[in-house]
This record gives sequence, C-alpha cells and structure tokens, in this order.
Amino acid sequence: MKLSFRWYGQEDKVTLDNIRQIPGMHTIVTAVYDVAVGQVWSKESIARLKQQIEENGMHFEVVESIPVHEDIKLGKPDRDLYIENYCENIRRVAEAGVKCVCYNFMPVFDWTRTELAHPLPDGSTTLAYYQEQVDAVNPLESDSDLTLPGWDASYSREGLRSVVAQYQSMTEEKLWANLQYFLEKVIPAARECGINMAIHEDDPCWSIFGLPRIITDEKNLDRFLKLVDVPNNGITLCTGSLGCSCRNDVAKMAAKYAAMGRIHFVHMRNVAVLPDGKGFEERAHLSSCGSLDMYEIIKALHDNGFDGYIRPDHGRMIWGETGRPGYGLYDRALGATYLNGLWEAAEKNKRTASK
Ligand code: CS2
Ligand code: MN
Repeated sequence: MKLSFRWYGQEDKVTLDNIRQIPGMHTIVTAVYDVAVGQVWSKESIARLKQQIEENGMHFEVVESIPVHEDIKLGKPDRDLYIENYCENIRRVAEAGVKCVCYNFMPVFDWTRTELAHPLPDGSTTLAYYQEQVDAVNPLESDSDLTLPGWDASYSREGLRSVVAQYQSMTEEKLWANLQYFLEKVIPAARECGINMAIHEDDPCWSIFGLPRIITDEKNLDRFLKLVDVPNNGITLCTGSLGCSCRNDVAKMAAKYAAMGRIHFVHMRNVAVLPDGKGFEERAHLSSCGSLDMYEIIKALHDNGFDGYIRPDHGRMIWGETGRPGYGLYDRALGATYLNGLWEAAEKNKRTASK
C-alpha cells in the first residue's frame, strides 16, 4: 500500500510540512479547487501542486476529486461538452504524474451529516448522521429550515431547490444509464494515459431526500464494474461510506474487489452504526471504537494483493484543534499511524503463516 493524506491546498490549515512528518507518508491527495465544476483545470495550477508537494518530499499521484457536473448525472444535452472537459482534466493530471482519480456520482449532495461537532464522551467532537434530522428536511420547500452542514455552499437556496427539482423524474435506472454513458467516454481516455479511475461510494449508502443513489452495496458495485469491464474502471473502497449500513460486509468486499484488481484507492475510517436505522456516528479509527473490524479489512486488502493508495478518512477534532470538519491534522495522523501498524501486522502474519 501507499500511504496518502488529503490536503486542501494553500488554504488548508494543515500544511505539507505537517503531513510529511507522519511516518511512512508517500502521496498527497488533492485537487484544483479554484475552478468551477465542469471546467478545465489550468496546467499551471496542476504544475504548482506538483511542485509544492515534491518540494516537501512527497508524491502527487492521487486526485480527489475531479467532480462530475450535474448535467452529466442528469443526462442533459450539454453533457458531451462537460465530459470532454473531464477527459481533458484526466489527460492533464496524468501528464503531471497522477495515477489515480477519485470521483463520485451522487446526485447533488456529496457526503451528508446532520452534526459536524457532535461531542463524544472523551471530549472530542465528531461528525454524525441522525436519520430523523435528515427526514425533517425537504430541499424542495424553500421555506423549510433548509441547510445541513457539508452542503455545497456554491448553491444558493433557490439554486439548490432548482437542481433537486430537476431530479424529480430521475429513476435509478436512468442514473445507471447516465453513468454508463459517462464511463464509456471517460474510461478509454483514462486508459490511454494510464489513469485508474476510482469511484467513491455514496455516503451514506442509501437514498436521501428521495434522490436516487446507486453506488451503495456489493450487488451494485458488481454491476458498476461490469459497465466497462477493464481494470482502469475501479473503485475507491470507503469503509465508512459502505460500513454505515450493517448490510455491507466491508471486509468481504475488500477481499473480493482487491483480488479482482479493481480497488485503486482506499478510505479508512470507522463508524458506530446506531440501532434501528437511527443513523451513525464517526469514531476514532481503532476497531474497538466503532462497528468496523479495521484489522480484518486491512488483512483482506493485504492478502488479496492490494497495492494501491490508502488514506485515513475523516478524523475527530481532538486536543483543541479547530478546522475543516473531518479534516484536522491530529486524529487523521493517529489514523495513519494505526494503518501503518495494521499493515505491518498483516504483512508479518502472512509471512509467519507461509513458513
Ligand atoms: C470524501 C468525499 O470527505 C469525504 O467524505 O470522502 O467528499 C469524497 O471526496 C468524494 O465523495 C469523492 O468524490
Ligand atoms: Mn470517503
């Protein structure tokens, strides 16, 4: 595995200086953030990222994300233009040495939480999702008390209402067809320049606000991989996104898709799933802090030949740190060292077992 860490660029309070001191750090995961979704990234911006990262002794090999324009997901007539821009971005980041591109295909909303600073008994704070709070929000009623933390701030309230409204006739099958259309153009472009595409699962992995979500479970991931059945069309295995539903056996999926060579990127984090569909809370990475067996997942990846990129996903806020929810330094750094430890254990266990 290649250990990586997400960095939000020059604006990020967490610096490359900080990140390089985390043991075993290899790759910075970042993106060009000052360009509107659907537009082409400038070569200068990409080159600047590369230079800053390499000056700090790390590699720039993963982009998260090149966002997919809503008109592509909606299948609107101008999608071809946005797809062409998407392919151009793939070519440009490949030229800078990037090997893997993470993206998602969730209508309108990326990850959704109802609380960004939920207190835990040890005094840390974490991200949480309570289903009843989500059910109380209707994005189509402009006068409802509508905002949840984490929503794309580039939408005005009216803009958000209108884009949600455009999905009213969107079925899961139509969304699948639009995803296939996108992949049939993008994957050949990625293949040509040696980029592995890695779709991120929907977070949470079920429909919210009546909008369809399809990258949610094993059956749908099987279907996704067959849409364009080549190694470059792969996944980001996000343990927290899949693991917030008890129906998903994340270690089993890790083993299966790693053996198929289709996991290019892994997001590791732990969640505590609440009973009776009430939702989930994000927790420290350690297995005993949440519902996921992190060792089993790492071992499944290791034993099935995974050699891609891995990063600690969200962290709690600890030691008085403030900053971007989920993306402080301290708890993610603890997560990274834990991942190093689990990987070393998996390696040495396998060696002992084969003696
Ligand atoms: C990330 C996602 O912060 C997070 O939860 O895992 O925002 C992820 O970057 C996107 O879904 C990938 O496009
Ligand atoms: Mn993730």
